[in-house]
Amino acid sequence: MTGSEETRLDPGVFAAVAPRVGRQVGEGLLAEAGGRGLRIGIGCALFNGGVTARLLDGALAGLEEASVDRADITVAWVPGAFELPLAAQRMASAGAVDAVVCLGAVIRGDTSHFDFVAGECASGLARVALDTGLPVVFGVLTTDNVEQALERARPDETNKGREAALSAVQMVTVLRALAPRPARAVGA
Ligand code: INI
Repeated sequence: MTGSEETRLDPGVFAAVAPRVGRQVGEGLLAEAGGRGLRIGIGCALFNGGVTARLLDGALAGLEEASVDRADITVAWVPGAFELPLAAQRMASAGAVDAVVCLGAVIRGDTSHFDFVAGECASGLARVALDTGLPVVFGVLTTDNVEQALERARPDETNKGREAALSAVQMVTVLRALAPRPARAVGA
């Protein structure tokens, strides 16, 4: 996953943390994105579709990299980013997917519509994730202009759709590792 060059994680951190804690999960995420057998739902907004189609292309490339089988990928097109939470909720609660990736492009124009659409989309997706317990990933660009949006949807490893897809696979891995375990006997 990216950040800026200055904020990039030093991979040595996992070895440094290990002897200082009882348990560490997710330490293998950067090395391998194991998506074989996972079922992934993708919600993709038609609004600003020239951008979202590029995010989708990146997401599908990311899932292929992570060895997710194409037969296990469902794509649901929705009118705009505002509709992504409902589509995500339907996919997540139907039990047919292990994670949902939501792709959209909300581009600030001259109106305050941007804030409503972007804000409701973000909080709606977070709510769906917490309500269903499934990873629901925010692959929605919120930019000031079209150029910034296209910059984040380039056909390379910086594509935000690809990052969102890999985040979904990683979150399934982490949540499975964190699955409740039998309570430890008192005194054990
Ligand atoms: N939807 C987007 O996905 N991106 C936008 O930039 C956007 N703007 O700016 O208006 C947008 N609006 C549509 C919205 O998502 C809904 O589809 C529409 O309001 C119908 O509910």
